[in-house]
Amino acid sequence: MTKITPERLRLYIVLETSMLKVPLGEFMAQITEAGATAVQLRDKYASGAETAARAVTIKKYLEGLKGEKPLFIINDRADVAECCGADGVHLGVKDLPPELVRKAFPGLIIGLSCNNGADAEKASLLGDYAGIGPVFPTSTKKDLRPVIGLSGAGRIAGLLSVPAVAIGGITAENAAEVMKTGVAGPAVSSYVCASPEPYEAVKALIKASHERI
Ligand code: TZP
Ligand code: MG
Repeated sequence: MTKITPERLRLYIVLETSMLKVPLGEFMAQITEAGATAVQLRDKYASGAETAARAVTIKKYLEGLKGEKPLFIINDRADVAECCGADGVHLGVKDLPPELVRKAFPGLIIGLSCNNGADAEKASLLGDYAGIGPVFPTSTKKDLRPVIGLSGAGRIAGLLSVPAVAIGGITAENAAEVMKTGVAGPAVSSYVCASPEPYEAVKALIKASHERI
């Protein structure tokens, strides 16, 4: 198990490359300069080859950064994460079982999706961090599990013994409310990826979720 501190989950970007309005390299530069602390590559419909090519590009970019680098996570594909030198993999309930991934790839951080209490129990035992959601409705994910709202997210966060992000429909407008559930930070896709100004979107999210006004 790898201990993930809540600081590393302050702002977790779920990178959907099909949404980007700026080239991938520029997107990475904008979000890291603005303060994103974790990036998950989630290219749901891409081939292994395409995902690996993007993962290598992202890894190279992150290697060039000074100081503590953002966590780099691959969605679903532990093999791609291992081959491309990512820090970890994010697994949902329909993905590879975390205990098998841990055995095969002991160096990978494992994030687990949580939609209910049973998921939270499993994530506490087998995961390094958790993704709680969907908190709000979203069209970014197709096979969406039941929307749990802020109260559901708070209940699940209270059951977890690993740090967590909340995900699903999060924007700068609702991020402050989301933080009251006890998560370490928001996990956000469309609000940042589909923005023509990802730097500004990240800054707005950090302000809303971590700066007391
Ligand atoms: N898992 C639960 S909701 C979601 C994922 C991957 C999509 C989040 O995307 P957005 O655009 O931030 O709502
Ligand atoms: Mg998955």
